[in-house]
Amino acid sequence: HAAEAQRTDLMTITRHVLNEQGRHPESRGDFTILLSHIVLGCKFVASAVNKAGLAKLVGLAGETNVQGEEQKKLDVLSNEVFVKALVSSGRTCVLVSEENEEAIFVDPQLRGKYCVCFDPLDGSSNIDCGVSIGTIFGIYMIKDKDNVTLGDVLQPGTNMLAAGYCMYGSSCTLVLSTGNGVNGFTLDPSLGEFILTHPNIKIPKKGKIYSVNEGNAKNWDVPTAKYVEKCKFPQDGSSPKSLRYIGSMVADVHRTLLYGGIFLYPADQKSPNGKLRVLYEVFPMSFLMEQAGGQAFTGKQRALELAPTKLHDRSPIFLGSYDEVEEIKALYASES
Ligand code: AHM
Ligand code: MG
Repeated sequence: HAAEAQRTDLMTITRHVLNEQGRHPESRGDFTILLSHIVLGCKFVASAVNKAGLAKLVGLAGETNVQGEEQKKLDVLSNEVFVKALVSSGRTCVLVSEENEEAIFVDPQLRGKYCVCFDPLDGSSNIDCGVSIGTIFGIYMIKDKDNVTLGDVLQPGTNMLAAGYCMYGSSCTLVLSTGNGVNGFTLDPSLGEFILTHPNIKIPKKGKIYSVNEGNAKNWDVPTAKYVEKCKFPQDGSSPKSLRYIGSMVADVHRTLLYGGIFLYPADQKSPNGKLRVLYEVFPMSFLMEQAGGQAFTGKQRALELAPTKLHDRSPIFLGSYDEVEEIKALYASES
């Protein structure tokens, strides 16, 4: 009875990652342990987000984060939980968080070989109204954990080992790639386990949806403006695209990954490097897009080939379906 077997044979995220590790006899389970600590952080935040309205966790914490934005209580809490979970895993040596200006170097006796760059709770403007928010993370291996420097975390995205995000939406979904395709897991609240629900995600080659903050249009560069104009007034007889923009990168990228299309956070005259941060927003999402068969482009180059020079560097980003990103690339090429 195949149907019955499917219901009773649960592929948890831990089991899935252990299976994947089975292909690498040299691995000693360190990655599985690291991931289980990330998963714990995600479960904590999922539960805190669900209770936010009741527990009065929303609202200002009276602190300002490194980008000078107001920090909400849930951001502070989520950051603390992730930092503590990652340090206590004993598998990390350096952490980069959106909420901490400086990198966090783990005490030598608790050090492991991984570097984790993360945004503990992205989409802060959506917290107070209950719209989807998420956690984003990227994982690197450090060459020498006993002599770790800032240079070790300023690596191009092509060196990333694994990346993922967790979306706190109508359900809680964790999307992960360890460099061998992309898989999606949904939290079963009754079990407290993430179960494989979206195996081997591939983004459609073309898409009918574009996702951008059009309120910035007056400051856009020419290629971005031309692309969006084409979405709305196609000249080739095709139908116009639909616009969807939540303003939470995790939710906008998740929809793009599943339905196809393109997500844009371009440069503009006011923000020549766009808004999104390279290490913990642009890189992990670009890694996932490429692993799912899509592309990620900065307007100048393949996004993963960027070489960040500072922890909180920003970059313009265009990511999504292969063909849509090709169009953007062509528009930038014809501009130069
Ligand atoms: P945040 O770190 O303050 O939450 O900002 C990041 C968010 C992304 O989730 C989203 O893609 C973008 O900001 C939306 O920005 P805008 O409001 O300028 O459209
Ligand atoms: Mg953020």
